[in-house]
Amino acid sequence: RQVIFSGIQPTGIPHLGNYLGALKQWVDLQDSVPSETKLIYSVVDLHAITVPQDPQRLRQYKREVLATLLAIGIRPERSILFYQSSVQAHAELMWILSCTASAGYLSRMTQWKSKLSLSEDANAMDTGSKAKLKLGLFSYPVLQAADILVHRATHVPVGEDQSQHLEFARECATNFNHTYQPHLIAPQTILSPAKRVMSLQEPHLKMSKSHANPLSRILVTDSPQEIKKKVMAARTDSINSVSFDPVERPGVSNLLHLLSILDKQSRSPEELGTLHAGLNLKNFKTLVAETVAESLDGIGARYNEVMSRDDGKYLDHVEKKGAEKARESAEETMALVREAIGF
Ligand code: AQP
Repeated sequence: RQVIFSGIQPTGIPHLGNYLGALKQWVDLQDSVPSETKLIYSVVDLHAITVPQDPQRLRQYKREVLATLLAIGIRPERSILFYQSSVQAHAELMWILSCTASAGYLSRMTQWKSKLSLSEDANAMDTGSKAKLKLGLFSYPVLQAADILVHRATHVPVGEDQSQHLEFARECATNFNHTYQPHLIAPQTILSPAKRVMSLQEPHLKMSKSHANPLSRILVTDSPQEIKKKVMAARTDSINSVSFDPVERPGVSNLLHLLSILDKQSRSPEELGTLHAGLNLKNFKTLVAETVAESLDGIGARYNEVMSRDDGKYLDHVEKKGAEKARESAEETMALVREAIGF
């Protein structure tokens, strides 16, 4: 039986990168896979605390992300939706996997290396800054592996930035299976064609929820006016025409990429660059803003409706039901795991 698992951190309202890179696939899978395929989607709050979080704000973000998932079209009667911290087996399996996982492999993870600034200069950080790095930031790929393996997921739809962590999750399954019994399943990655949506303000960075500048990202709940404001303010260059040239014109090229991802005729950024060569940047940005707004049409209104339904209790109800089902799913695996270890 196929099981699909994926997660999103409650670190703010999801943006166009989250949506096109991962969440839209979550929605589409509901109708494209057979009805017996189990779909499990989690708001991964345990991951969010790898960096400091204000408790009130974290609680709010969890609700906002859950409401967004419902607003984009995740149906709780088809997909299991829950907060990661509601299912304690995730943390339990993380510890168990930690005892067979390779610390060397973890230290080679690109995200960790970039946190350590090792890619630029091995000595760039003084000991004071190193001491501020927390263990959870180093070991969270083990938690991510546990999230997936505890539900014995066969497939995991994620953005490209997560591919390396998925490889590590497969390694965790193999390590456990060799040490104990072959109870865990090595999952396959499903990559979205959108792969990586870039920041509107710094075209070399990926669009991110936690970036300080709100103009760098389009939220899936943004109104057409907000989308227009952000796209018009997107960093481009002083050449007032359109061409696809990622090296010399990263800003314009990113907008062409975005247009290509959303293009109903699946034309490449190069093709669209040629097609729109005659437009000035203002008209080109207007076209991009309208295309993005169309792709997110109705999400903001549904979000507001879901947030306020039953005085906000609807969200609690969805989560409670989802957590019950997720606990059941995780317990099936944990019974086998505990038995194999000797607990
Ligand atoms: N820019 C992106 N382009 C394509 N896919 C993306 N994803 C994230 N950013 C992009 C995919 O979205 C899913 C959920 O991501 P996450 O919330 O678990 O964490 P993240 O990857 O760290 O995303 P953010 O937005 O950058 O959050 P913060 O700011 O909290 O770190 C994942 O499948 C991811 O691949």
